[in-house]
Amino acid sequence: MKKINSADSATKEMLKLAQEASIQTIWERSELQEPHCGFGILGLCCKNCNLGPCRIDPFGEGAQYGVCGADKDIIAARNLLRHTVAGSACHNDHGRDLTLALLALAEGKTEGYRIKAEDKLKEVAKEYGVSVENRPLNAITKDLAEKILAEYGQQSGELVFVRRAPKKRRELWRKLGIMPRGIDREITEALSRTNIGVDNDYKSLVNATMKVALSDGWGGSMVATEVSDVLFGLPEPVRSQANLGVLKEDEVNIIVHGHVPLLSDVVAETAMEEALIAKAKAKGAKGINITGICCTANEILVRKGIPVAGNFLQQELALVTGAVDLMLVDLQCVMPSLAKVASCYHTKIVSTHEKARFPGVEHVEFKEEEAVTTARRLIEEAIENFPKRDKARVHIPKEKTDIVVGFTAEGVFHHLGGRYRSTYLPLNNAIIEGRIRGVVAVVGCDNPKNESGGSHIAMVKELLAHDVLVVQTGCAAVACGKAGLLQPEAALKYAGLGLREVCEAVGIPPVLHSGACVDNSRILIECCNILNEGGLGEDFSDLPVAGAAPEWMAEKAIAIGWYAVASGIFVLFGSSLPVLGSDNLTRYITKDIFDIVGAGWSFESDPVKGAHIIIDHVNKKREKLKLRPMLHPPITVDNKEMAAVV
Ligand code: SF4
Ligand code: MSK
Repeated sequence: MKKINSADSATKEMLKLAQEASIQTIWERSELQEPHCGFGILGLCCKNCNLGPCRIDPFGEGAQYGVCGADKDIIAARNLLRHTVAGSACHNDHGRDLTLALLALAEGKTEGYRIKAEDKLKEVAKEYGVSVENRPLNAITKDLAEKILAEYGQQSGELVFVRRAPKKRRELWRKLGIMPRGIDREITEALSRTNIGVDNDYKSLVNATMKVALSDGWGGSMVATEVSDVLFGLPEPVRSQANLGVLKEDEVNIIVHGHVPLLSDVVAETAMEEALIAKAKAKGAKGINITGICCTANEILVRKGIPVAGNFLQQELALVTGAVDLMLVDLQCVMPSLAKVASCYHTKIVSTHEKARFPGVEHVEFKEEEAVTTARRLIEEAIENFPKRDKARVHIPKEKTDIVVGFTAEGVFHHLGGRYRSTYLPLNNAIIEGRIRGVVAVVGCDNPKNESGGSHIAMVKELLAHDVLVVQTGCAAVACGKAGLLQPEAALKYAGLGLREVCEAVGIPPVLHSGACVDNSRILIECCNILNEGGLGEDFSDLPVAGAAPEWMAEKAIAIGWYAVASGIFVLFGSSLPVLGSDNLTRYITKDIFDIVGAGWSFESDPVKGAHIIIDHVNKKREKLKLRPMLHPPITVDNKEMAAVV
């Protein structure tokens, strides 16, 4: 039986239950794949044409070239670019879906949507050159949506949001030829480079990798974040809870899972309709409980405080509670195994996005023009399903941890910026004076190869002890939320004295949950705002900041890592990118590239060692900026106590 490798006690409990019921989960499947293919790990397998598939012998004895003559550098770099393209395409398409919904809203073709952040709509519209003075909201919305959509097909020029980046960085992107021109153009061009016999220079392929990733970070992801804010409102700090214990034995449980808030937001609002609650009561339930998994959960968590049932690895285990009446899935990170797990229970799964189908799963396409009607129908299906629960098999773990979430780049102005004036000055000053050492984003997925969740928690605690303010998104944020790190009280327990002073003064947690994976774009904006405030250099590569994904798994994580690196932000992954088969490529992206874009990659599987690599990096940036020494020495992380908390 597979060893249960998780830092979360609810996960352990449910995994044991699944194993007793002979339900296969991601942990068993991961073990059955071991040892994972060495060629794949090293990036040395190519199947880009029918002369192959080809693979390069990493020990230098067998084949050193593919049939076409491609060597290990070309093969590994092409694979890396393909991963980045796929990850960027996901985020970019997510942004497109939201913008199409924005356009449909402007044209009066939606049901249930409205502009919830008028100020933000106008700000973004102005950036896109849309006139906002004395014009009806609909006209502004339509013009903005059309301009954004045009950027997807733009053939030349520069993306609008790129103007938010520092001048020095933009000049570098132009000089290197990696300035993104049009969102779809970069995806297509990057993919075409990876065909047999096109781009055969690993350095040029790395440039293309950065360019397509920039079209994600400063393009599709930023579009997704900004349009989501316009449609669903700007997140504000809100209290909620995280972990499987948020499921309720006496209510109709509906889980939304995936990434696109077009569905989850409407379901969350519609579920509050009195008529639906009355129907649920008529079926013996006390109410309707909406919770979520993965990033669509994060979207409604940071905006509405809707509790999050779990992160990526917990999606199957949520069904094993036997208490889920309906799981609505859209796309990205949705395991194809869900239908099989659900078949062991009364749980109904419905796929809702035209791009994501699952054999054996009912598909109800979610269209903006009938969003509320569809949401109502689906909620009614869940209500009908409630009495079919086998009460004897219902097992909901008790774990649910209080969290405070919803910290945006705009929010930092208010929460860290003081009561009377919106400014980043107090944050900058805290860094300059040595209260806060730096700001580090710890983001990304959870992975059964790790002690899932444990790497995030260990890394974040080590960073906090060294006065590093941590910003989070995605499943990493949920992992830390479950461990109690997203509470203001966590500063008293885990933060170094300087960081603790700042958190106590403004009442924030030392770990700021900023939203879903696309909301890593918020972290780019935070860096822009820090630079604009002054005193900490003139480019991202000057800042005492870094990014980390200790348990990454998705190609989207690779894209995020690359747009951070191309923007000048150092990135550490908990396991290597599939490049180690090429010494040249590995050296290039972990060493040489620092001289080119001012940042690069590091790989370290031990999260505490990883934290120290990051802290060393942050210290070097502080020295270069000639900032004051830290006011307080770091505190010691108590690992025993840490184990008790998780
Ligand atoms: Fe082999 Fe070259 Fe074809 Fe790749 S592109 S499968 S290395 S022949
Ligand atoms: S959901 S991409 S497992 S963070 Fe965004 Fe979580 Fe990673 Fe999916």
